[in-house]
Amino acid sequence: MGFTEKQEALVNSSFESFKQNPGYSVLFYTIILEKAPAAKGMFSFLKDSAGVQDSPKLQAHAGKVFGMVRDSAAQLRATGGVVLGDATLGAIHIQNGVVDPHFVVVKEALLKTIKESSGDKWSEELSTAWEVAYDALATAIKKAMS
Ligand code: HEM
Ligand code: ISQ
Repeated sequence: MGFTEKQEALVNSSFESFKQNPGYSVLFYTIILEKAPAAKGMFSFLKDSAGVQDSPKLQAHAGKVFGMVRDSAAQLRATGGVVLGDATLGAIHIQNGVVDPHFVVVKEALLKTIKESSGDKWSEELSTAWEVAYDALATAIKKAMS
């Protein structure tokens, strides 16, 4: 079965809860850096800060990742596949030293953050919808990196 309208709706509504609170962007980075401490030096906006502090830049970057997964859900439902809108994303990630295992770290952090931000609306079904949309997007970025 393809990506359903219901899955798209689940992703959309939980994306809205994520966006409500800047604290979830901080949580997202915190989980990533717990799992991959060396990733701190990869992000221009984290490199020189003591820890993960809330800032407009940090929020904008985290919001972009969640927003792209949300768009990927919409594409999956509409066309069954994900096409990268930005052809430079492969090169950007290579230049910043990103390797395949990082995608697993970011996925786990994304799913945990969605669990926190969706509260009692969380379900396995909701989590799976995010996972499928993320995996399709990650595959497209990794392909652009190769
Ligand atoms: C840059 C998206 C996975 C590390 C970027 C940019 C986008 C993006 C749109 C452009 C700059 C920005 O606005 O942030 C994504 C998406 C991902 C993904 C949608 C997964 C589906 C990863 C992974 C890592 C990573 C797994 C490694 C931990 C970076 C770094 C930059 C970057 C270090 C440069 C940030 C800077 O300007 O300092 N990514 N990314 N990304 N990404 Fe990713
Ligand atoms: C990956 N790519 C771009 C921005 C990001 C922000 C937070 C966590 C991972 C990211």
